[in-house]
Amino acid sequence: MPGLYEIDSGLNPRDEEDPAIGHFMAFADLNSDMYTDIVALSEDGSYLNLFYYNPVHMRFFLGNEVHTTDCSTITNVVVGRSPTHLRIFVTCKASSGSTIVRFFDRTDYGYDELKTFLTIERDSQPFIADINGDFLEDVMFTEPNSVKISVAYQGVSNGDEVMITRSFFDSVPLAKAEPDCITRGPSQVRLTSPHSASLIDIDGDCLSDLFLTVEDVTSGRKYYEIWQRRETATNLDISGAAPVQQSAKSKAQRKVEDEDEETPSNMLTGQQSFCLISREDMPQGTHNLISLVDVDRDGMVDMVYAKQTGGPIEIFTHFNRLPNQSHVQDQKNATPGLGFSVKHICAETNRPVKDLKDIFIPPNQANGLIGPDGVSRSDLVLMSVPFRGDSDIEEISSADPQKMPGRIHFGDVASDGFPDIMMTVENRNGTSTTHILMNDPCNKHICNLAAKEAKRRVFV
Ligand SMILES: [Ca+2]
Ligand SMILES: [Ca+2]
Ligand SMILES: [Ca+2]
Ligand SMILES: [Ca+2]
Repeated sequence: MPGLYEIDSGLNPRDEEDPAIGHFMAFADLNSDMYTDIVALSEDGSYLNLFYYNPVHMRFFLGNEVHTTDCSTITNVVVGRSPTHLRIFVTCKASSGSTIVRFFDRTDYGYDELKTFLTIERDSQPFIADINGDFLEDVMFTEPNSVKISVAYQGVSNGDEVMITRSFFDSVPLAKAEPDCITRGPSQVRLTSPHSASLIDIDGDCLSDLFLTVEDVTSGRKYYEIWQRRETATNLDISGAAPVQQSAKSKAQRKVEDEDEETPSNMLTGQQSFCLISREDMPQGTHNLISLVDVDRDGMVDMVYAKQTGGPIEIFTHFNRLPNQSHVQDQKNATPGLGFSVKHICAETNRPVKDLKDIFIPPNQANGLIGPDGVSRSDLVLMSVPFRGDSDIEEISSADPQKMPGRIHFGDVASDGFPDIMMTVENRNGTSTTHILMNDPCNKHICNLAAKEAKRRVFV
């Protein structure tokens, strides 16, 4: 039977005999043995426990503790890469009250803290992802009291690992040559807090695009933006960047490694050219939390958010309107059926922007459900009201940022291939409960004929 089952992993965060396990923060292969390991946060929130999976015993074992110089409360952990090491990116509140991002690189003995760190807007969250397409995670963030979005890029300059912080808008060549790229708008923006950010292929060309939620500093208006990645190799000169200060141990190790290195390059190269194709007002009552997931399994990611503006909590799904299949069939040598090569699954790159501008029906047009061409779009935006009549439920979000209910989590609970929703809501009595909403075919109570014929899905 499909479903969720409890298994004994050797770890129990509620085990009173071993309370040191703490809260799970990240899953990743931390020691390059191809088995997924676990990063857990200590009970007091100040350090990390790394649990490594042992395939012989089929259990997780505590391998290392990662202690920080000055973190009092760790709020986020991301596992990624530096040019030479596995790297853990730790966001925390420092003893000084600032919010900082620290870096830990893997050595033979565990993970060593780098001296370099980033100070970001207080209580904000960074977006850690490979922005410029060179397979090294970068840090997108808002600097304290800043009116722009910054990116700290990783690179190698004169043989030294460097991290260089630039304005996002200055460091990505924007595809301004195309008239349909949006080049105007608020000049002073920052990431919203909390924010939604994704590197995900939205238009089906197999190149990851950038989804951001931003706030206009002047007006306070919030938007979501879709930046479409262009297949253009670009360079960013990093000659002036200061080397990353490694810990003493890893610096010695790095010198040995450097002797084998080829001629160092002072340019960051990658596919970092973007075209801004959508900037839409953030729907009210969503706390800037938007998820991108392929709800109907047509190969194109859709946009999902929970919304509450006084009444019951509603789940909105905006279906991606670009029919990927027709692009596949338009391509030469593409054969419909199961024999697609990966190349044929991907739509053609760098298509004219005008075909893609309205990837999602903007929320402010969703009520009318009539597209600019006069054709009804009622199958492209669907709303479920899963908690209608449940008077216990108060809120989808919480004032306590550590609890953060309201964030929608996706997983295929029913094993039918369609992503289901797990979300935690706050009850009127102050407790919170977790609900699973199933991804079901359209039913006559919610969907009209067009939506049913288009095989749309709802969450119930
Ligand atoms: Ca492992
Ligand atoms: Ca990068
Ligand atoms: Ca894309
Ligand atoms: Ca879809």
